[in-house]
Amino acid sequence: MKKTSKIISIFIIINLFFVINTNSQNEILNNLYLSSKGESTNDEWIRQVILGDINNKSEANGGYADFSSHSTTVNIGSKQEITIHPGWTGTLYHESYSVWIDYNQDGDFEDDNELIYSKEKSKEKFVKAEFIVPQNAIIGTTRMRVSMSYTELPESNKNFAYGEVEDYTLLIEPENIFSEIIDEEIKFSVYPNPTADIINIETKNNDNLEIEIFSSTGTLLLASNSANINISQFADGIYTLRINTGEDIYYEKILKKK
Ligand SMILES: [Ca+2]
Ligand SMILES: [Ca+2]
Ligand SMILES: [Ca+2]
Repeated sequence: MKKTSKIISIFIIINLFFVINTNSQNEILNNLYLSSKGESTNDEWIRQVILGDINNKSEANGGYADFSSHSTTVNIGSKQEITIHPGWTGTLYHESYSVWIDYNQDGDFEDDNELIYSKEKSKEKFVKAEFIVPQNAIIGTTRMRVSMSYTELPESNKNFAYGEVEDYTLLIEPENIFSEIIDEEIKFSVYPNPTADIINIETKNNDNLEIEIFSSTGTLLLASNSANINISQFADGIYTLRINTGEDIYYEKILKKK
């Protein structure tokens, strides 16, 4: 008996060690979100969610599904479109929908503008909504919650009788303003792009240059005042360059490739 409990304790310690070591920042954040689920999916559930690179078909998942392994990138200021397909066992019941994005990454869906969509009592085969990623969204990885409830509008942090909740991951990236300045006078250039090592930055006035390079998930990797930066130590991939001239701020995507 004693021996068994000792083995169990060791097992728990090993598991704790494993959990602590594999807890990414994202998993810690995930634990903050209050749970919400549909108590029954006998009659209706979420069948498909489409947004950017997310295109997830599913069955009834017991009223809640953590699909945070499914993710898409969205840029601040960009217009996005989300589509939700309900699944019905037989009768087409009225469904109400709510979608939230934790734009300020504080572990809830209750801040201003975090409810990005709601629709009441729909029997449509699918519902579709457009939204714009707001300027005050924090760059990085965050959570989107999609809820569908029979009749009444679901809340982000409560269970409801019939329907389903699915969670997804969004990677918020800086505004992509490059496309908007193409037609204007060239204000900066970054070359070569793609690059294997050095990137050169030219602006009208390089005197007060502040350069920052972000990963695809928004992590600041490098800050410099130089107009010639060596990124040979970076892994191959796409990075976002933020160029602050002291007068203007520009963003540019750069591709690091050996
Ligand atoms: Ca589902
Ligand atoms: Ca929030
Ligand atoms: Ca909050």
